[in-house]
Amino acid sequence: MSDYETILLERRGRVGIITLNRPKALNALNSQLMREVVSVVEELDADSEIGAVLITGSERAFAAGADIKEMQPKSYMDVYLDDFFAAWDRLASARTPLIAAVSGYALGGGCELAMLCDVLIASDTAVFGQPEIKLGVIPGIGGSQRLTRAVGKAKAMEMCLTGRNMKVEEAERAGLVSRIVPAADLLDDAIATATTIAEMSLPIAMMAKEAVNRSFESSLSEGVLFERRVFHSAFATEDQKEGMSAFIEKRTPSFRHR
Ligand code: CO8
Repeated sequence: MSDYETILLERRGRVGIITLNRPKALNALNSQLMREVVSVVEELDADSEIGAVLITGSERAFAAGADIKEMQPKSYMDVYLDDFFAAWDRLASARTPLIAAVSGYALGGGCELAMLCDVLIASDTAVFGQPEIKLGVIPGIGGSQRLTRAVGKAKAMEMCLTGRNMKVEEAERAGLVSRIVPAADLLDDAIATATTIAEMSLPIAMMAKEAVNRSFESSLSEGVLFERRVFHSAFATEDQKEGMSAFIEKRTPSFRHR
């Protein structure tokens, strides 16, 4: 287990599992939790023995947002000079696939943290929302941008302006969630998904992630060109030879992550 105070860290084979662990505050994201999650993700991202990172919370709450008690007394100068919560952006630079396993509340920064991940698996109890407007602020960890890209303007605008929550069925229909699973199966299912990803060739998984993410940053023709060049570069890997040879020889590939 781990030396951290606000999270638990477990390595299971090639999967790193980060469990947000501030149960009394419904995993509210305070500065310490942010530092710990970001530092662990960066450590796992740099470790070639890790092929996927899973971030989860408790059954009741993935995370109920940024820590309101910590934020309430802050002044403009405090948040501006600290570039308050900018460190969360570093998760977007991780090259290893990140999987969020969400049960219960994923509100405000909790919804934003889930959206920073690449695959979002949710239990049938999950609830998503950007309720910041009710507190006199707006989303601050990318919610207004990533929610809009995920579910479209109409729904994102309504959620950011009214602060209403979205139940998991609506979130899946809208494209925010990869898949819904029964709450009791969430962790096992998410670990199985993370393990499947982690057993693929790591450099190829990184390329696939980079190519999908490029679609958010470029025109279609630029994105397609980027994809084709990355596809070409896959032929420079040993794992391309192994993957295709294994298919032809009717056996399971044994990727060397090179
Ligand atoms: N921050 C701090 N403490 C929290 C938070 C939070 N976000 N959410 C819950 N808690 C605490 C409660 O204060 C309570 O503590 P205590 O027992 O000491 O009173 C404990 O967790 C349990 O919560 P409740 O008693 O409220 O539990 P309920 O089951 O009645 O309600 C809810 C659960 C609906 C999730 C409710 O707790 C709630 O509405 N929480 C706040 C949700 C919210 O507004 N989140 C958005 C926060 S703002 C944000 O995320 C902005 C991010 C961007 C900032 C970036 C700046 C640059």
